[in-house]
Amino acid sequence: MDQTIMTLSTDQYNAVYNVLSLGFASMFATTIFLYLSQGRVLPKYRQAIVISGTVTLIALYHYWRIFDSFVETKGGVGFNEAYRYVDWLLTVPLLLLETVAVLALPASNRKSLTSRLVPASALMIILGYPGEIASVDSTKLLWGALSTIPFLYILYVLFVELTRSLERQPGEVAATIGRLRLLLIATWGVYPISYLMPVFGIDGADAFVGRQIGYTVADVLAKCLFGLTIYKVAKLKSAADDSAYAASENV
Ligand code: RET
Repeated sequence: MDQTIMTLSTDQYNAVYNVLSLGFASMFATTIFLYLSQGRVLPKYRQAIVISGTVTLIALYHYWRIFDSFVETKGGVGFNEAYRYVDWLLTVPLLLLETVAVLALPASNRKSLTSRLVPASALMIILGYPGEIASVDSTKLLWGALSTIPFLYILYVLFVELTRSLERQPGEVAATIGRLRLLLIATWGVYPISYLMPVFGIDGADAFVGRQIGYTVADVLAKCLFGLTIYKVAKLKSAADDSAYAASENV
């Protein structure tokens, strides 16, 4: 696809404009909510909530920059797609850290998980970028395939280790963590699909619009809804740990 000849129709321009605006508003509201709510769970779960709020704060900044870049360039020459990748490079490792933090696992278990998940997630994003900006399908597929290796590794680690830790969690907590995992798999799967749009034969302005909508909706679910679900897990776990907390928070 040649960016220089891509022009969006008014409807396409409005669709991207509005979805980026939705992204900004969601990140803004979720950041405030999570930071204000972190004190409402037991101390050992607060780190997870603060990390969740930091993820949406980082994304709030990047949505503001992406929005400006889009308004200036109308998605054409000079539109900066790198903001998304810089955002993901920071937020994806943090999303994995918040997931591990909320489980409150024994330290050795936690360190072993994070020391594998954090580098793998950074590698996944770094390997995806050359393919994102490539205009040739074969180059896109090559980097996409390389990026898929750490992606599958992350899913494997999460699946195997989370399943093991679910066995030690009280009933309702286990069910919510199960939903958390489902949300992660369903939303993370949207990114490679949006990335591959040109390969599926969707080109030019259509691919651009589809990708912006896909990435933004996935970001709102993977960061905001996911962060709020982490908060719910933290409340349920706090209530399971401490009956005075359960009574005072009405959990
Ligand atoms: C890329 C390149 C193509 C192959 C794969 C990809 C995966 C991207 C993912 C991104 C997740 C981002 C999140 C952001 C929210 O904060 C890089 C598109 C597998 C899984 C969760």
